[in-house]
Amino acid sequence: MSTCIPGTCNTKNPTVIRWVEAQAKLCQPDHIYWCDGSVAEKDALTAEAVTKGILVKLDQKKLPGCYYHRSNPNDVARVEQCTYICTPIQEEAGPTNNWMAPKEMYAKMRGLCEGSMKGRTMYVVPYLMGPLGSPLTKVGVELTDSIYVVLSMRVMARMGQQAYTQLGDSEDFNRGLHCMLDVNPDRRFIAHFPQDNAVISVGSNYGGNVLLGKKCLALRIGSYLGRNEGWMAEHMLILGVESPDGEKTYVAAAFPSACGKTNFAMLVPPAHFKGWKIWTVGDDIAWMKPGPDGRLYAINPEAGYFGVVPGTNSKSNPIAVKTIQRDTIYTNVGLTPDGDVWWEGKDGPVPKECLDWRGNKWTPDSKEKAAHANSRFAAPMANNPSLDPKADAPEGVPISAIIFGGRRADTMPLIYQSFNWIHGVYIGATMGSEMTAAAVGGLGQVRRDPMAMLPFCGYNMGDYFRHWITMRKLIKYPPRIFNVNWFRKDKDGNFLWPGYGENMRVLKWIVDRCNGHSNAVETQLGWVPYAKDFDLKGLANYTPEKFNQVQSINNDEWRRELLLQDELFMKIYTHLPKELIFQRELLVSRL
Ligand code: OXD
Ligand code: MN
Repeated sequence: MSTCIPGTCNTKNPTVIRWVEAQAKLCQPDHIYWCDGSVAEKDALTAEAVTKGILVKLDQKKLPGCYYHRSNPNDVARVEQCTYICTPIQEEAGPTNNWMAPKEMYAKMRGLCEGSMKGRTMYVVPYLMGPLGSPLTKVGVELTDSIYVVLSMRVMARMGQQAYTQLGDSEDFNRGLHCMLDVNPDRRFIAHFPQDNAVISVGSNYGGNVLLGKKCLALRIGSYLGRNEGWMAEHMLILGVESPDGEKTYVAAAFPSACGKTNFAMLVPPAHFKGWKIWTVGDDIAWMKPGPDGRLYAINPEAGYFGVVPGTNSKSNPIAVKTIQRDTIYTNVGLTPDGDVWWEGKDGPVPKECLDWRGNKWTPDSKEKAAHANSRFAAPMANNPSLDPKADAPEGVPISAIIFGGRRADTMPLIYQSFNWIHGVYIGATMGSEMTAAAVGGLGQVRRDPMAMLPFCGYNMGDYFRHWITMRKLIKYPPRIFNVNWFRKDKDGNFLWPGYGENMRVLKWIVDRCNGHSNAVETQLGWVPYAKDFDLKGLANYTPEKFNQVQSINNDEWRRELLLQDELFMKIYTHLPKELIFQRELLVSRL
């Protein structure tokens, strides 16, 4: 079979063609389809997916352009235990990553991929991570035998011919191969080869494992490339805060998976904040590089949102509710008899019956949930009514603040600011959070998740901290660094902070600090707001005492916290920058 039949193959790039040929020889598909990203192509592939039962067409009057997908029940989340960083030397991947030598992993993958596309089509998916023409943008080409992946990549990345335009004759593109195989957890591997800018993913069809531009290229390979090239690939949302007098301040924030990054990125300020507006640049990933003016500039490499569905409603995220009314692929939610979707926490009445995420009949009396806890929407960012006008700007946006945060029932105050960059790096490096459904594993347990990058750092975590410290020298005007916790509870288990839109109050203090409009009090942990500067007006029944409680520092809890932090530091000790050990000692002495 010829790989590049004239009229079908849409690139002249000889490296791309040779690489596709080699993979086709290995996987032996019946057909090769070169995607161009056009609307006609989307319509044809969608129709085919509906005919084959891969997608269900939803009520097009209510949800124009929206489709429904159900995954294999064994394949509903990222699989960190099957995710590998394959570097020649194990130490390069470090103790927080699974490792296999590239030669061994390539051989294993060859064995699994060989002949695996017989009777199937191999789709060649060219895409950009980042806006066309940006110096930060990277090109990827993903080969996949899943139409669901092609259609989702079209939403999540700038997919199609423009990728070949950016690439030209260059050999510099990420080589991604995805083979579904029989979607068997025993034969599931997400293998990264940072030195080759390559990824091979087999045995899964779940977004985080197979939309290779996202976690694989934009974070794991991206973090490795960023370290070598002097930029940062981070698990961060980016948003712009516009004040009533038009001042715009951009911040980036790292929270672990399923801790409300999408909600925060699309925040709607409460009525009290007249004239304030939040603009979304991105909800999951930031690529950041020092700009010519000495500030740190960020782009969102993605073009869509792959968000957790349950709990999405007009209180938690009214902007997402609007964004997912059109052109959205819903995965693993409930499906109602009239072609609508439903999930726990959706606005409006609970349906009398529907099919649950496994396709079983569901009623309000069912014990199981209708939507899987990690059910997802894939929606184009262009649908977002609050999309920042600079979301597509090749130069990115200047970042004034970096915010770290996790899901912590105790210990962590609502807000504090680091004393300086290196102290901020320490705060990010020691982040902990209760685990969520976004990854398979011990739900609810606190685990260390430095900079929310534990599952996504493509090299040794100690070297990654060193890179953060080194970056300070390249940024003349570094962003200020903050820590937040929306999830602190009292001893009866009640949340001490209302969260959602009210997080604007915290954001306003952060922005005021960056712009020199607010003072702060020094504590053992860092700078915190004066009660008088922290705006609680219009927040019904929220007393200053409650604010003091959510801000309180409990020395016993902090002693425990320091011991827990040590577990990670011991694990990566050989590569741990000494500056972080000094920061720990300073904190101990302050406490
Ligand atoms: C995600 C994740 O899907 O972090 O964004 O798991
Ligand atoms: Mn994420």
